[in-house]
Amino acid sequence: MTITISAFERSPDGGKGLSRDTRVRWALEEVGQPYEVQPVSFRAMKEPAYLALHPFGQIPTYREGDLVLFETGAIVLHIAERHAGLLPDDANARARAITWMFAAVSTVEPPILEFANARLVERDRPWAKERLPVVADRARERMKQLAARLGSAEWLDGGFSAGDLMMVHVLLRMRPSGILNEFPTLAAYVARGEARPAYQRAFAALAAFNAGTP
Ligand code: GTB
Repeated sequence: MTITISAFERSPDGGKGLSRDTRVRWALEEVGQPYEVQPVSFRAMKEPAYLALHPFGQIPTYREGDLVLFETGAIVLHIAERHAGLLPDDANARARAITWMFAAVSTVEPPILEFANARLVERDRPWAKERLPVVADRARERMKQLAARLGSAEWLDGGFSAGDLMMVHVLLRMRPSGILNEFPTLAAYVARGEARPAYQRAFAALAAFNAGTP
């Protein structure tokens, strides 16, 4: 069955891999599943036809036959559960990998998003200058905790898993500000993720898509 994901018609980051369809593309490349991309404009995302697929009018969505999913955590988990390569076979190791997926989206991503919004979306607000260092430090605190757990390990829990895929992509958002590089072990962890052939394929597809030559 054909898999179709939705993505920004033109990504606001110009194809740097920060938009959330990147993690779904990466997961599909890791498990070797081909996919198609439905480009959506900001206007179309808020229209009834698209809201029927995604109640919050966001990208990405994932369609496969009758199945329609939204939320990248759920989409990547669905892919990982149906295809080998992103979750370990051992039941406990699998549960831990899924725990890291949740940690990525519900514990690490929120302060990172708060910071990214303060830095980009809210930068002209009168309180922006005062707020930015506060939210930067909140993101740093989470990153410090994560770096302490990762230590000198290659991945978060044994071999590469969907937990690492989600975490690496969440952390990428801290690179443009320079804060990712304040944590050399996390920067190296992200670089290991990006060096994976599946990530490289996803990134190349994303770049071609944004250049209008998918
Ligand atoms: N929790 C959801 C998920 O994980 O699927 C969040 C989905 C989401 O926020 N999608 C964003 C969106 O559709 C796109 S990725 N936003 C439009 C809207 O909410 O109306 C967010 C994003 C935007 C821009 C950059 N950038 O320029 O660097 C990076 C990421």
